[in-house]
Amino acid sequence: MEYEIALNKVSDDASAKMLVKAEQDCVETCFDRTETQKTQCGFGKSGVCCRICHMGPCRITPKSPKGICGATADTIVARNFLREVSGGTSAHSDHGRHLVLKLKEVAKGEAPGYEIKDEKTLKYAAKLYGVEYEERDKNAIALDLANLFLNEFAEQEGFLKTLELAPQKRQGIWNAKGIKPNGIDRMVVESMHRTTMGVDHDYKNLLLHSFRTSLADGWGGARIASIVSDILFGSPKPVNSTSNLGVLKKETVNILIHGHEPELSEILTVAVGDPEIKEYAKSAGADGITLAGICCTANEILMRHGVPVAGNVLQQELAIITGAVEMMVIDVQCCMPGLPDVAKNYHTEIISTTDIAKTIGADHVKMNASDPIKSAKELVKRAIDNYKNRAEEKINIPSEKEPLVAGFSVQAIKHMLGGKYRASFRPLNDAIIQNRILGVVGLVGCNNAKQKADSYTNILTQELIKRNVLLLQTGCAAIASAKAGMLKPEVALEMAGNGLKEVCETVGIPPVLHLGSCVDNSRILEAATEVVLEGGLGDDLSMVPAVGIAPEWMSEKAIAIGCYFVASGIDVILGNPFYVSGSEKVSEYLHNGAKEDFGACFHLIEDPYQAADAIIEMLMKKREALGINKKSERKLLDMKDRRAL
Ligand code: NFS
Ligand code: SF4
Repeated sequence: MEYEIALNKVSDDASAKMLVKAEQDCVETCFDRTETQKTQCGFGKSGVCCRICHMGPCRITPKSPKGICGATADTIVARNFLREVSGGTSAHSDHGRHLVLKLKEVAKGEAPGYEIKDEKTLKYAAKLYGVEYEERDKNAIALDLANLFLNEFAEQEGFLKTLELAPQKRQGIWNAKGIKPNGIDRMVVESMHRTTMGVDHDYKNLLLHSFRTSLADGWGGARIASIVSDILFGSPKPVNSTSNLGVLKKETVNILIHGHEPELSEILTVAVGDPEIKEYAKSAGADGITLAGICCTANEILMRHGVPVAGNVLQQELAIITGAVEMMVIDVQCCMPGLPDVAKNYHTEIISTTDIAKTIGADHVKMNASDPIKSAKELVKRAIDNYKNRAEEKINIPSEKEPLVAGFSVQAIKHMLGGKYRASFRPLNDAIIQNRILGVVGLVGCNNAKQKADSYTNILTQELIKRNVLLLQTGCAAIASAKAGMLKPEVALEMAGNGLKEVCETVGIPPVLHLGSCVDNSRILEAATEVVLEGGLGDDLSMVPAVGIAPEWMSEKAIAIGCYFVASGIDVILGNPFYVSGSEKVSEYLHNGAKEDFGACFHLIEDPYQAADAIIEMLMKKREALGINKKSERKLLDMKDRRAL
């Protein structure tokens, strides 16, 4: 592939170079397969293919407007949509569950290698959930909290307790619409039941359950995942690191950790720091070990340890094509089944690590529960042993890497804004009210091989900070910004509008804040809730000048996230469409009707410049409704204003 053609598919030079190399090495990637899959099924794309029972598959056309059972396009599209939301909810929530189970083991002293790293966050969580914490042993608190969290999955009759962390008014809306979720598992089982042949046929009823299920994700499984990760591994604080394929080093053993659940990546982070392991690497002739991450597990260990990020989801194969990766360790989610086929062309070993996620061609190694550090060290040693198998002529590590600052948990933002002793969102609220900051945008989600990787995200990020919008990012979108150098406070500040620049300079934050992995989108809800509670910007999430956007999404998880944002009252822009166009009614509800129920809906905008304009307009409308738009005429700040900041 020519370099110029590669640059139509990816935005950064490192990735483009690896695409060129892939062709030279005769290696197929997802970018090639996007070509071979070019003619995608129109029925699938419009959501009107039903294969829920074996009288079908049925497909809706003008000539055959109903399935064999009589299901209309509306029913079929809505059923498919609900199943997608449930898939996404399951992924985040099962990840959360694994962490809760780990917390319980830790509390009982049954999880060697793990501990409660952040007692402050443990107590804070206990307080939020009404668990007795004063003068109690941390393990006793953790055990109660873990049991309470487990019940969030199991609850049959009552509602999720985590919902109570939302602003009162929002809880009232969920109550009024009948979409307060019971236990997370129950919501997903109910989704599967309702979408099976001959059960729920009312598209609106199905869509409302989609929102209800998504709430069990954002205000349930995902939120719990973030809380428990913070308790076990520490609440993130601002940290420096680097991103892109250039973080790999020719002279070190390179190990990539790819997937999502931090239990594994945390343990590997410990293992590579072990002096004995370092010595072992030396004896193999390497100048140490480089551990780097791919996808959201990268974000987890970046946020807490500053471990460098090799790339986002569409770079997973490209990283192996450098020829310099000794081992890629995968767990769950977003790990392509095509990885072993790429690895075959090099010396890279692909190691799968969890019984719920096996990959043909990967070697399956289970962590020893009674001594995970030992297992991790064995893995690292195996990677070191593989160092000698490199084929020199196949190694080409692109030099591109960018420094970054990440680690913005809500607590960290609060501390940065208010200072150590008066941690508070007040300065942010004031900056929004005074129109130094126009509003806040949560820019999240994946890359999608149908779009030029990172392009939409990068254009939009620049357009928004120019116009004084503060950005909160997570997931692959945050990695895109990192690679583009947008997470460097100084570079971004050169581009930011005057008001935003002033706030960022005063507080010492970059205008693009990296909040973590995809489950950490719950942190964006948490931040928005803090803004509401701080006062002055309305009493509900729907009133805050805030918008969510998933410019390059592809995963069911992103659909669940979008739904819980909308159900929480935050408008969501999609950079590419849902598969719902086959039903006018479903499309209408998601892209318009939901507004009446939740104060927010979805907006499909496939062009980043148009999205920027639309976002500004949406933020302006919210500002107008709050009566804070008048001040927008004020142009320059005098010294008094500056001091007030
Ligand atoms: Ni979230 Fe997308 Fe995957 Fe993370 Fe990246 S692809 S839905 S951003 S790594 S989960
Ligand atoms: Fe066809 Fe109805 Fe069966 Fe779906 S549930 S495959 S529409 S008969």
